[in-house]
Parts: sequence; C-alpha cells; structure tokens
Amino acid sequence: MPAIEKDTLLKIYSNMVRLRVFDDKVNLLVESGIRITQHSTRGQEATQIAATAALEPTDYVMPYHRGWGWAIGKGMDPKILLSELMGKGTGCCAGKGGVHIADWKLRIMGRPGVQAAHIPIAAGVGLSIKLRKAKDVVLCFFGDGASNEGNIHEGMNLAAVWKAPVVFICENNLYALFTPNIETTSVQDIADRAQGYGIPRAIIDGNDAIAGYEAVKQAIDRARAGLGPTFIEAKTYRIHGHTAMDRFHLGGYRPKEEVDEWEKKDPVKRLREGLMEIRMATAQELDEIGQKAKEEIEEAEKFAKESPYPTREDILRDVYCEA
Ligand SMILES: Cc1ncc(C[n+]2csc(CCOP(=O)(O)OP(=O)(O)O)c2C)c(N)n1
Ligand SMILES: [Mg+2]
Repeated sequence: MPAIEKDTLLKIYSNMVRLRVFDDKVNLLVESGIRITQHSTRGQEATQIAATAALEPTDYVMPYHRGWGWAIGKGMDPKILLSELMGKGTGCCAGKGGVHIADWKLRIMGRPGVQAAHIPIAAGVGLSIKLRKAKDVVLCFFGDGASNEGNIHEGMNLAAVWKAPVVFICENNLYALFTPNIETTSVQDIADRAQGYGIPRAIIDGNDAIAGYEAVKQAIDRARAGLGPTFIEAKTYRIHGHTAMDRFHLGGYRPKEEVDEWEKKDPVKRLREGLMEIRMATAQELDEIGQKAKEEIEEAEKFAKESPYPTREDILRDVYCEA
C-alpha cells in the first residue's frame, strides 16, 4: 500500500489519462493536416505527471520538448494548451509560442528549443528562489540525449555549489532522435554522473507513477529544506516516434519487438490495475475519469478551432516586460 493519499493518486491517474487523450487528439489533428509539432508523451506519462503532482502551485517547472505532461500536470487547461499549439490567440503565449509553451502564472518557465540550454536557467531560477528567501522549488526535465550536452555540466555544478532548490529529472527513453543512447552515452546509468557534482541521485522505474511520485516528493522535500539539488533518472521509453514525422518508424532505428515489450509496461494501464488491486478505485470510477477526459478534449478541440489567430497588432504585444 503506497503512502500516498487517495486524492493524490486519483489526481495522478486522472492527469495521466487526460494527457493520453490529449496526445491522441493531437495525433488526429496532425493526421487531418493541422500543423502541430508533436513530441508525443505516449509511454512517458507517469514521471511527468507524478512529478508535477508533488509540487505546490507556487513551485516552478523548467520543461523540455518531450510531450506536455509537465503542462497538464502543472494545471494548464487543455483548451489553452491546444490553442497555443495551433497558434491561436487564446493560447498561453497568445499563439506566438506554438510548441514553446510558457505560462508565468503557472510558473512554467518556457520550453526551450535548444537541448539542455534550460539546465543553467533552472539553476538560475533556483538561485533566485534562494536570494528571495522563498520556499519554492524548481523541477527541471530533460532527456537522455540532452544529458550529453555541455550545459548540463555547468548547470548541475552551479546548482550544487549554490545548493539551489532544483530537482533534475532525466527521462531516459533510450533514444535521442534515431540514435540509441548506448552509442552516445558513456555510462549505463546517467544518474551516476550526479556524483561528480556532489548531487545525490535516484534511479526510478519511469513507468511506475507511484515510485515516481515518492522519489520526486523526497527530492522536493530535500530542496525545500535547503539541502540542494537531487538528480533523478527515470528509465522509460517513448512508444511513438520522435515527432509525428516518424510516427513509429518500426524496423528502422528500433525493432518492433522492443516497442511491443515496452507497450506491455504501459504506465496508464499499470496504474489503473494497481489502483484496482489495492481497492483504491473501481473499474467504473476509473472509466468515468476516462469519459470525462474525452469530453474535456472534445471541448478543447472546439475551443481551439473556433479561436482566432493573433492579429497583426498582437505581434508586438508582450515583446518587452515591465522592469
Ligand atoms: C543543441 C541541440 N542539438 C540538437 C537539437 C535537435 N534535437 C531536438 S530533440 C533532439 C533529441 C533529444 O533527445 P533526448 O534528450 O533524449 O529527448 P527525447 O526526444 O528522447 O525525449 C535533438 C537532437 C536541438 N534542439 N538542440
Ligand atoms: Mg531520449
């Protein structure tokens, strides 16, 4: 029996399902000819959703390109998220960010386009929290490919030196674009590198939402107590391709058997079965969550499609911020 409140577990399950139906909808929209750059979260719902469930609303998220679990988990309305992805004026960046989601109100610091460029920024957010003597933390997400970039070294070193309240979460899905990480990464466990910065590390099953929540919560508590950063490596797998352009690409850079094996470890199904097994929810209750998520995404699609594009005047709005 996990030491997590029932409400939290059900919220995690619900957000994982909402994320799955969001992803499915984006697939359909892309197939219908709507231009959205989709880095599908399918197969990676557990870590992003469980990690953000352990945050307070005032905490920060430094996201990355893989999926949108960090946005939905942090409380972004799918209407607003989908509108932004479709470049509509009702999106969180008034349609000017597109896939580069940011939302200051939700403290989502902006999804970067350059791999690992956000790692030193996360350290900076952590430093700012410390200087302001606030009690917030920042979750910083990135992939296994990004973990080989130079920015990682600088960002993690500074975060450790400053004892910044940052939790680094590396979602190791075994591939960066079409390259398996065994060809590019010098260690089997990326988390081992944290030792070189004096940062404690944890390795988790990235398809196990409960384990993800517990590990991230512990790291958050540590950061909030002023003890500095933690590095968490979540071992996982992306079921779909890198983007919609390589929707599956089976038999190309990865064997079908490998994908099939990982599909059996589906994190959504796993949590569903786990919740029923510990009698935390009935099949009917969980089906209702699924039904609600479907209704929500239909409304989001209608809202986004009916929303106007930004106007010419909007282009120069929000370019500078008040000092
Ligand atoms: C500095 C830099 N190099 C290359 C790219 C192109 N690129 C975008 S995503 C990606 C793969 C990233 O792999 P990983 O970090 O493992 O994340 P995943 O896509 O597997 O979730 C690459 C190479 C980029 N955006 N920035
Ligand atoms: Mg990867």
